Amino acid sequence: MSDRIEKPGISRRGLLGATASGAMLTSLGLPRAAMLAGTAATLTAASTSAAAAATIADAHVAPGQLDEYYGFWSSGQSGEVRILGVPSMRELMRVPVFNRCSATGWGQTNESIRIHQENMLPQTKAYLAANGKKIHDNGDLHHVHMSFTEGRYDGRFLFMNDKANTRVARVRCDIMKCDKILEIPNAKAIHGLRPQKWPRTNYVFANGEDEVPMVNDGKILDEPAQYVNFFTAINADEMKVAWQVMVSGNLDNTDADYEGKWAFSTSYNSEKGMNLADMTSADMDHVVVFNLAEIEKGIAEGDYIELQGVKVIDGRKGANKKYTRYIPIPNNPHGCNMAPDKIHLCIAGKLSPTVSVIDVRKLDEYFENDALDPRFPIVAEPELGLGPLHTAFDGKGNAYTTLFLDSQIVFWNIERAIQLFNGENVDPIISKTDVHYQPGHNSTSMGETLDADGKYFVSMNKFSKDRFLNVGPLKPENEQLFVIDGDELILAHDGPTFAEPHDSIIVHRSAVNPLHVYDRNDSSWAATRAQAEADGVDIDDWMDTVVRDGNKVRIYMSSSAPNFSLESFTVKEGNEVTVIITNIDDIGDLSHGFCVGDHGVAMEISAQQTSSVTFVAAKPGIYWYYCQWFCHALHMEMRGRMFVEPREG
Ligand code: K7E
Ligand code: CUA
Ligand code: CA
Repeated sequence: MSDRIEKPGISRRGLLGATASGAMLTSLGLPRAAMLAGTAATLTAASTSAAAAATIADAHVAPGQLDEYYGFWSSGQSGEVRILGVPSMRELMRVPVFNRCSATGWGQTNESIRIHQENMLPQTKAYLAANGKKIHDNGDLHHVHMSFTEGRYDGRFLFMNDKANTRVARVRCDIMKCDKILEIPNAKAIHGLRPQKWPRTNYVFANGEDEVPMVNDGKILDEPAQYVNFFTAINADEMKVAWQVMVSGNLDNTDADYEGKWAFSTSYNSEKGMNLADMTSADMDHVVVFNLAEIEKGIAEGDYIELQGVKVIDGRKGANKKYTRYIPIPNNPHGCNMAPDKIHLCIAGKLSPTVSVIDVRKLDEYFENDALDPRFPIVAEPELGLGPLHTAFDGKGNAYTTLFLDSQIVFWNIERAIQLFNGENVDPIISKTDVHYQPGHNSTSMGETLDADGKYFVSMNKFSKDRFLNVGPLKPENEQLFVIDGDELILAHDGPTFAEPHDSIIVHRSAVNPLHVYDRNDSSWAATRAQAEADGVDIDDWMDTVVRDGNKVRIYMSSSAPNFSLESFTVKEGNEVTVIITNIDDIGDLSHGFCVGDHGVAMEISAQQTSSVTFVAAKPGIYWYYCQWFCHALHMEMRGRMFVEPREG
């Protein structure tokens, strides 16, 4: 088949009656204008009734008031995590993870480079060195989720994926900084990511989206029949790969149950197609069910192969069926969301207008009895609208599914969907709400936990189109906050967002308790501390020491508003200079920075933090360094000179 997407001149409204996946597929390739044309009609657009106005007023957070929830946002191709207040939708902080950050020095400080390199594969290190680099400075961060204890957020960690460079990272919630980055061997393009919910987050599950040969060393290239995909379980405490399972077809999104028995991953490419036509040729793809106890037993009993130091179980179709099962799902399914009723898993059909509901209580029997219908665990499959992508929950038995093509949220009842599936004459759909435009993920307050409270709903929309002032060809995306009010979603806020409001979780503030200043014993600078000890310098005390070690020079400084302990230091052209600074100020919100003019060197040093940065002083002359975080009325004066003496001769 052709490798081009056909773009016929049909209108989007013309597709509304269609259910054939081919017709829906072509609509994915429609020109933007055609998609826009259909979005004006509203079913339950933001109402301006007095009741709605009161609901919106309730969600207002006045200046100086604090939000009830933290929102943790992934930023897609920006590679960072963002922290918002909900319901105000104020952006509170950006946490650099896979990106380079000019403000904090993330990706440049020695502390952050160590985190990047600690669990980097050797072939990646070699690749980066060949390109004159130490780290990847881009990432594609789709999914951010918090650690759980017994199905509830425990406020310890956030975990996130990097689809671009096949990584999983962790953010410590006490300081809201990344402390681990793990490159996953064997797999390619880590996409779906979820922490284990029960009994606690011992594992983080992460699946690779792209297919490659089992050993990807260039010996096998264009032989798709030899390609495989890997599902990875990461030890969440150590941030090391625990085991992997090789599967048939690719993997997209993942989730885990509330009993610690199962993990699930959707696949849109059961066909193992290498182009769009082939990837969408089958009527059914599948969701893979992973039997955690059997996999752990298989590992313990040695039923694995070892690939790049990882124990890999064969869970492909036709291999031992005790590890995995493949439940057929129409059609290029995408979202994978476990309901807080502990029973129902919702798989969004994407090219099929349906959401397939799996009852996880049927899985034991399903694994034991080979004679059962392959779709035995499916207990409902309501037709909801075009382009269902992800589902969120209110903890009251209801579900909210994004409809990408319809630009709507469909609010539906799981029990009624089951009744319909069983032949009863009921409509599971409660309401539909227009969003602006083309929603991908959605989230509800505490919705992926046993504390789902059904108060707020966020729709993360891929397009803003005409919703904001025009800022040129590249438009912001749009995230919309709704108050869940009975049968309705009441629009309370539109927020334009730069690349990109991909996914989010909404966490009650009682679950999160960050520090105001660093603890001096924080592990972030343990390696820097060890170097200082070797140099006989106490980084907890006032430092104004210059250590010369061959071609290396280490400058130990303290900062205290509005002073650096060293007004100047001298190095020689060609010296490798490391500047180590402890901010001895100990009150909250007193961050200093260190920036060397014309050297591309800058970093954050918050209260009681130690940070360090290394560069080669390759330009003779006087260069001023200065504090780059506003800290004092005399912040401008917080500066000093670096003298770089020319090389002799
Ligand atoms: Cu979470 Cu976009 Cu990566 Cu759906 S995926 S939209
Ligand atoms: Cu210190 Cu600004
Ligand atoms: Ca497919």
